[in-house]
Amino acid sequence: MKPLAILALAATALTLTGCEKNLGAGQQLNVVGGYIQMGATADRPAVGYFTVEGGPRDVQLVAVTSDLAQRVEMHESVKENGVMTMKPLLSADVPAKGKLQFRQGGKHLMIWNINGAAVRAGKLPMAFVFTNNNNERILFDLPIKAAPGEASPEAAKK
Ligand SMILES: [Cu+2]
Repeated sequence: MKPLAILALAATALTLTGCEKNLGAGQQLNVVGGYIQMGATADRPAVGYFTVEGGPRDVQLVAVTSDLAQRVEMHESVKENGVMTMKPLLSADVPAKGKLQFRQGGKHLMIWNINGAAVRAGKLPMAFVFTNNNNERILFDLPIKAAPGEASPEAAKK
């Protein structure tokens, strides 16, 4: 009886290890990093950047929200007639096993009126909303960086 039970346990342990290996191989949709740069003055919006790692299927990021900011918008910087401008972004593709990057000079978040307590804490809790699983929400705290000198984040992009 006893040797059999031990064998069964060993088999279970092996199976579990196999599962964990798969999960660790970057198959999970996840927000993996990023930061928020405060605006140069209080009336300027902050700008947010982050990276999403794709899961087993193609999905779309359709919104980023925060209870501790008045407004969060997804934007994309584009060049029109030689001039950099930005447009609201309704969704962004996250390719399966690929990456979606919001970064300087491209897609970015604009965040208005971040709660003072969040600024003092140095991070803003955010929810990233995707099209899979009935709008899966992934919660992630973006660290907050102080304003860069007197140059505004938008001007610094040019
Ligand atoms: Cu913008």
